[in-house]
Amino acid sequence: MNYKLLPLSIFLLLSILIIRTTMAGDIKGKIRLKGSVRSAGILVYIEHVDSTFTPPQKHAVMDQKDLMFVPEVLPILAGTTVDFLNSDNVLHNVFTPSKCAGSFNLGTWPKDKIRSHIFTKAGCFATILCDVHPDMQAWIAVLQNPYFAQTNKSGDYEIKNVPPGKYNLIVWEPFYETKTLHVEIKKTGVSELNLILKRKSQ
Ligand SMILES: [Cu+2]
Repeated sequence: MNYKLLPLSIFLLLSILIIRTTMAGDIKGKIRLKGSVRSAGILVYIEHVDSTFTPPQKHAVMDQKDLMFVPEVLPILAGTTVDFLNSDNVLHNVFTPSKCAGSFNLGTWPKDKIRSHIFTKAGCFATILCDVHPDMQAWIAVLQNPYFAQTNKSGDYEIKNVPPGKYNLIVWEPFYETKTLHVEIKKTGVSELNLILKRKSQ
């Protein structure tokens, strides 16, 4: 052991610890699904932020393409309008049995047409179905605040510019166990939160 290098080693170790444990403005990390190579589209969101948020003018989009809803999970801020497209050469329908979304049925429409719905109730996870194709299924997560993200193909996510406070950070995937992590955000810096989700027991 070279004792001249000891202070430097301690400094580097402390720096790493500080970077790892400072809970601040941005949250990022990596989520994996146990027993699966798939890592994309996992939803990470802050449950509640003490403020009110204006929904975006821009509509969110859920397409129906190759007999699938795209994306499978669509997170939106409460009050956002969702445009449901049909990009297939067959008729598709959109309905939800979820009471929190008003159990609506938008009817059936052909390729390149759009029908829309406004999702107003925060905390509602609406199951979206097509009565023409029973295998089609998607979810719209209606969230209280805009501090949410979805993982990319590598499982990485990032939520930027979160106001300081203590929060529940929720990791949600329809077929895996939902996890809640406690996070304290300070004025600056990055919190790193990584997780492996277990599949729901059948
Ligand atoms: Cu369909």
